[in-house]
Amino acid sequence: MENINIGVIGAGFMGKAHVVGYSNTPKLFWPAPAMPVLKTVCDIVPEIAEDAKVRFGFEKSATDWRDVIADPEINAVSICTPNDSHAEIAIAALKAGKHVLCEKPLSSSLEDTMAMADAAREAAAKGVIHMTAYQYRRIPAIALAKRFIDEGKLGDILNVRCTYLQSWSADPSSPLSWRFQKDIAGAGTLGDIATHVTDIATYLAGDIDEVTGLLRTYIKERPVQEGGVDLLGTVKLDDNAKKAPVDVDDEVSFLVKFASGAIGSIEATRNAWGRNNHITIELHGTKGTVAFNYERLNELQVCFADDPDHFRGFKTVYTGPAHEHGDVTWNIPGMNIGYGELKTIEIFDFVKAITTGEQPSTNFEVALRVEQVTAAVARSAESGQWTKVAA
Ligand code: SOE
Repeated sequence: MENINIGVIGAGFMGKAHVVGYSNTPKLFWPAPAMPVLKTVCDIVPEIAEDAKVRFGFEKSATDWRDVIADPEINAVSICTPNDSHAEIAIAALKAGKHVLCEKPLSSSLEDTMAMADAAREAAAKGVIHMTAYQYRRIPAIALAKRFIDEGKLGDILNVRCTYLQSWSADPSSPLSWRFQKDIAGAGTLGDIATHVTDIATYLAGDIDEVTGLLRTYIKERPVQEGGVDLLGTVKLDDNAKKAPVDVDDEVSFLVKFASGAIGSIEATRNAWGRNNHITIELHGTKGTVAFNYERLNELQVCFADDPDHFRGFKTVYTGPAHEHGDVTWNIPGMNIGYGELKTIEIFDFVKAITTGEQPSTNFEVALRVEQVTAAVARSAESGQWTKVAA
């Protein structure tokens, strides 16, 4: 079996998630398409890099991503750094012939994302794989919804309602990490989490043509976090901490028109007390409905119009070995998968793409389309108008 030597760039929360995926791919999917080998982990903070090497079992650590890309032994990289650095790293990696799995959003500006898609197109012609980390469309229950749609069981799609609600930044004393700074993140919830459900909406219902949206920033300044990895609201800083302005959105709401004629709505917030990683997708068709909630990610609710009147209603399908990527779902439906298995499905898809040479479903072209939608939402929030998604 072929070895694929991996470099993980950025050793924070997301770096850890990718490592879980690489380590578990051969454990959960066997025979694995190839064996991922944890070669080098890179972080600009030397102690974090060294710590990650030991903890995750990498052969080497580095503090400059250029050393990872220049290493002829490295075949593929995961980019898990803040958004503003993705473009430079990804473009250099693609030019060097390394397969790239990049966290979302692809970058902090549409211009950079377009440059990344150009570089990906050129590299793909030489057999290089490019992928964006939109893991949630790979949830077996979402894949099952897609199957019902493709089989025509839901009829014509009328409406897609999506929400991504979190609470980790609802407390004003949660620190100002890079996620609240426009020059690094590019956007707030719009780039960070609305992109995930936009990806799912387009995966299920096709291209979005036009949007109208609103953005809101509720907490205008936050205490500054000095150094360290992003702790996503798990720490609170006291009133004496230095404060700095927030210049991205805390919440976004938008209406969409799909090319198919379907309509829909997408909402995302990081300020919804009581909502943690609350992703909901509800899709109504002429012949039925599917409904999903990430906090019960092993379940899909389905209702079919052609059930008799006295019998019609939602039923719950527990996903398991009978469903897409059933290999990771243990032997009995209801034993359940979680975030770690989901990241493993994503990494499995990346490793499989590298071995087959077929671009994954969440390649850079698909991510560019998602970011064209979110850029149109930002323009619409400024103008107050319905706005076409640029082709
Ligand atoms: C923070 O909102 C975050 O870590 C996002 O950046 C991820 O994409 C999401 O999956 C979980 O929450």
